Amino acid sequence: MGRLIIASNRTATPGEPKAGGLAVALWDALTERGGGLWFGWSGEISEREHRGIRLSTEDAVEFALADLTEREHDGYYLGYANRALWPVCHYRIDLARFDDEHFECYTQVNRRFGGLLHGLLRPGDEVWVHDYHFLLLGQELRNAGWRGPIGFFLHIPFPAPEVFTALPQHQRIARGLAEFDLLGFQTVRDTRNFVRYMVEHHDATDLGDGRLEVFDRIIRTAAFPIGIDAAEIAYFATSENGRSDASRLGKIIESRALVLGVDRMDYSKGLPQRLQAFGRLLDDHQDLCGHVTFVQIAPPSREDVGAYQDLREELDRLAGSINSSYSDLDWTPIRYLARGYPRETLAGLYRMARVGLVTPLYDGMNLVAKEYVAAQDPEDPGVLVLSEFAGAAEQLGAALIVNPYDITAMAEAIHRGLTMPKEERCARWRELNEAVTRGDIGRWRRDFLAALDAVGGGRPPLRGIRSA
Ligand code: GDG
Repeated sequence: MGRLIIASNRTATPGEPKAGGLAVALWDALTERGGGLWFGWSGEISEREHRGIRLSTEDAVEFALADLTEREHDGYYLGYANRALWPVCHYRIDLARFDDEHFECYTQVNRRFGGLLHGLLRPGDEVWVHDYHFLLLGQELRNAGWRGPIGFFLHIPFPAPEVFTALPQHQRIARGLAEFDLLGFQTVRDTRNFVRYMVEHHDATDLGDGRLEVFDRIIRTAAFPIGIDAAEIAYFATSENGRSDASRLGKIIESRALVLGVDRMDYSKGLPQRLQAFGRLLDDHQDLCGHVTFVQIAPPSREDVGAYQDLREELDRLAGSINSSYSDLDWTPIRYLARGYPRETLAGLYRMARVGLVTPLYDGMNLVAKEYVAAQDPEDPGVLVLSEFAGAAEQLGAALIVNPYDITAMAEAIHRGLTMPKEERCARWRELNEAVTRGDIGRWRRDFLAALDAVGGGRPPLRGIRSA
């Protein structure tokens, strides 16, 4: 078996402990094969010039990292990836900014990175590309002459064709995507959206079993729902650090019930609606005043994108307004913390929370939903309130499923969670935990790589590859 080559915009940091489910899963995928290569952006922005590629090795895994120039960071990363692709894929065309120069820069970076990566490939290698930053990387590898297998996994949603086609460059992106041999999505819904898009807009023939004939190639599509390292989260939740940090919060909220949200500060996560729902809960159930505290942890992300600054201001305003209406001398209803915490702390807080609120307006998967489940005490678990628009809802139907735009329904779901009898909480949790453990991160990695091996194992694209 050849080497596994992973290409992702951000990689784990060479020489540092691998933190977070995804970094660990990809690291394990590389080490399980006895080595491989992890290729991506170094996270560094060089002033003007490209500084070439930096190679390092850790436990038989090679890292190959390239810097972006300031112009590339603006056009490719902040511009096209985060101001066009991210909003469109999350059904927020209203927030998208379509700029031809950003797209040009995006294609240039994919071309430059494709060329760099191609120079590192050897016959027999298998390439696994990740996410919306590198939609054109497969095509650039083909253009550079690579004929071996390339898989792609999209971590964010693939929207309905009616939305995806709002991207002025969707035709060129489709042509690029067709150069991957295997396209993996988070959910069945995303996979169907992609297939329908290719059939309706590019005359693809649906051959069944996830195979599509399009642009004179046969490509494979499937859902590979990403999971978490459930055992690790369960361990963190009861670890020394997890418990001691949770008890710091416990001292402040005392015996009050904890409702918890943990999200990157992003407009896809439905944070304003969630705060409003908590406000509505207090409006409608005044007996809860003084007895429940909502903690929202929201580490800021992508602060150099305007829509994120607006969001932060809106959240400050909403939390301030609800708190000023309801706070008392010894009680603040909302503790909104715009900063990050160690994973152990999060796990300890998950376990303490009577209700886990995971209500994105749209989300590829949402790992927080799964982490919340894995951290619970089986004897006395909390209740997960989950958006129907999180990819995780396809697997976690035993949660209280809500429409995140329906503020009243969300408030009622929180109330139901807070008052749910233990027997029902336990029954729901068992079902959820079974799904989270069965579909953990190891399963995701193994399933994807088995499908990619099948592509590489003598079943290459049936027709010759045509360049764009
Ligand atoms: C993308 C897709 C898909 C959060 N706050 C802190 C912290 N986190 C961790 C959580 C969780 C992760 O970040 C967030 O993962 P999500 O899945 O919820 O969301 P995205 O970041 O948007 O991820 C998403 C995912 O890719 C994987 O494919 O599920 O749909 O959008 O693990 O725990 N971690 C630490 N401190 C924090 O304060 N250490």
